[in-house]
Amino acid sequence: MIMQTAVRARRPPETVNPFAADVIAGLSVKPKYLPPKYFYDLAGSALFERITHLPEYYPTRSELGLLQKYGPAITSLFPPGCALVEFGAGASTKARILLRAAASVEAYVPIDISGDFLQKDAARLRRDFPHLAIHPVVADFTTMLEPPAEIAAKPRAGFFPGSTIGNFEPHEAAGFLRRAGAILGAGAVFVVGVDLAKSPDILYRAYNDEEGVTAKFNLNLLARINRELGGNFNLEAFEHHAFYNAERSRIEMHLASTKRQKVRLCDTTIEFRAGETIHTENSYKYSIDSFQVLALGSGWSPIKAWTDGLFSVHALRMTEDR
Ligand code: AVJ
Repeated sequence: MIMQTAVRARRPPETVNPFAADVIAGLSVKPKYLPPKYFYDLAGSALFERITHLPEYYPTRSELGLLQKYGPAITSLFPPGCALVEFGAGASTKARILLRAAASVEAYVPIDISGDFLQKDAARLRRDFPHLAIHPVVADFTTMLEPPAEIAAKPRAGFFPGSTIGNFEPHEAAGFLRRAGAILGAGAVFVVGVDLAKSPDILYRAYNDEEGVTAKFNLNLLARINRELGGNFNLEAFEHHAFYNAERSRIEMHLASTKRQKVRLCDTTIEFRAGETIHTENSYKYSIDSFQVLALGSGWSPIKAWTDGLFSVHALRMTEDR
């Protein structure tokens, strides 16, 4: 007798595109949302790079200034002979400042989901820092559980710049800090860049620049869906909305439908009411204190925070032994 199961087993497994799955899931609920990690395709990364140079967007300039000025003080806290682990490394511009200031770092471990980028940058780092062991890791740092084997024997310092932590809900940020603590281990120092809560005016302008680059960056998410998932979003019929939500201490970015309309993607029809929005990003802002409280609740002892009044760089130490 021929078994039904044999027939079923021969059918090729369905390949699931995580981008497609997340887009369908986010656009099928109310309120509609899309995960901000999808901003960073090639076009989106180039637009973000332009954002970092805008006169209104102070965070990158502020953080670079703090790392330059306090690099020696920050890296003097690192355990001797340590490996520096960066979560979501990109082009490692900021890590280079720490690596130049640090005498005692023996290895650099950039973790990023984009493998191409990571390999190209690793070659440049090996040339620029010949005494340093470079161990790039292609991984999603939000789900990673263990340090790479190459640095298992070394004490560790962690680096999470850019206020990327602001993209998480506070409870998710706490969960991430806790997992990072498990990866970095007892005695580790964690350097985290965090944007500060401040005048709503300054925050508003940082996400509503005159040149409209942030609007393009936000709308690129729809362009990406059109490119990669065969969507038919009309980019003219959606508007960039960014505002400061003071109660929740966060910038919210949305894409608002200018009219009632239907959009097709991946054999699915998505309906929009006039004015309905897709929530594309939260960027939480902290005070020095509120971030230190969050860190403490996640097993990290705050050692010091450096600030220029706009942005903050925190040094935390893992004292828990587990
Ligand atoms: C890289 C997440 C920190 O929230 O400021 C910039 C991203 N979005 N302009 C931020 C972003 C719009 C940025 N982070």
